[in-house]
Amino acid sequence: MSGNSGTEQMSKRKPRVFSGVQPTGNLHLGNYLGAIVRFVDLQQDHECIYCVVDMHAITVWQDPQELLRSTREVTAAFIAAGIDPEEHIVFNQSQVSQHAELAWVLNCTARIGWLNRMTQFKEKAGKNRENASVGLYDYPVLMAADILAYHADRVPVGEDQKQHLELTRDIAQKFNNDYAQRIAELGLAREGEDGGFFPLPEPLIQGPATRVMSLRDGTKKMSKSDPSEYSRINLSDDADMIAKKIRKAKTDPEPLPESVEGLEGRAEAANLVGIYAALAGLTKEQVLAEFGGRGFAEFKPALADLVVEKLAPINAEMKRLLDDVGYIDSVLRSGAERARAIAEPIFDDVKRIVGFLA
Ligand code: AQP
Repeated sequence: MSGNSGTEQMSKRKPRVFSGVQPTGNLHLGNYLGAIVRFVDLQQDHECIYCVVDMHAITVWQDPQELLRSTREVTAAFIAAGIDPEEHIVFNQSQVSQHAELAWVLNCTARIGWLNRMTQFKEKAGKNRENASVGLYDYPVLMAADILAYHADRVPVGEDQKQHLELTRDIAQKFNNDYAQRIAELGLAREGEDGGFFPLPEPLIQGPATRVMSLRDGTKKMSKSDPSEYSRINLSDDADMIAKKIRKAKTDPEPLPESVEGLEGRAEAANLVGIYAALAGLTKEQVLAEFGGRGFAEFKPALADLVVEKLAPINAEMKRLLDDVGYIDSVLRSGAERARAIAEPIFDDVKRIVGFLA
């Protein structure tokens, strides 16, 4: 009998953080400011598990060679940005089978009506819904499994993942309720968690910029799948490309306002000021105190310099790391072993709770 592993660990350990990034193409400034910067900060006072979610990636078609390349690239970006893979855990999802196994159990807890409300599926499937993969529809349940497989307490994500986090909490709550009696009989209830087996993870949507918008359209989020390269700044872009993309970024003819209220109704201006503030570690007010009244002809070069200054060292370190694929793969292998050591006893408990003969 594995005993109440979750409860025992919880009383001793730091709060546990889990989050993931899909290896689906070029990482961009939105992924960096909305997620990765926050991942780095949280290392101070959390036990962190950061996952390259390759199983999520194949919910839409991925070229296999490209997927491998991207998996290593995201890993390199994590490390280059300052994540310590020895102190914390960095691994790719498909190496730890408990993600898929727990997802199946949670598929039987989640309700179709809940998934039908997921706006990301509607956006990604678009009009061609009948032709979307079942995996894309089920994506949020796999995400719930990712988080709950580790009894994670906190999940740092960008604003776009808020609804999926709420669903994770609903699934955890329903599982706890459905099996309440069994959880109590087996002595697997978490202390102070009103008798539940799964903790209800807390979303941390509070990076320096939780929603970075497209450079071509300030009402759409910056995204890997946007067909326009000029809509995003990739972590792999060199200085010339960054300057070019910022020069071409959509703006309006007005100078920057003196106060934040003046950004209302000016989505593109608000986005560029937000990016500057996030990278400089300033508030938007502070940025406007410096640039208010000045035109984009002055602001854009200053922004380009700042983006280059912040991204160039990460870019260079990513290149250096990617020259040593053996090292990247060893980080992922060791991370997977340590991740498995946490997820396995938790999933063994899940099996006992639902009544699987182990
Ligand atoms: N524009 C954004 N602003 C702030 N945060 C963002 N994130 C993504 N885009 C922005 C956050 O980055 C983390 C990893 O995202 P992901 O790659 O796993 O998934 P995603 O949200 O689907 O990323 P993309 O770029 O938008 O990919 P596509 O185009 O495939 O949909 C998450 O925490 C996310 O919130």
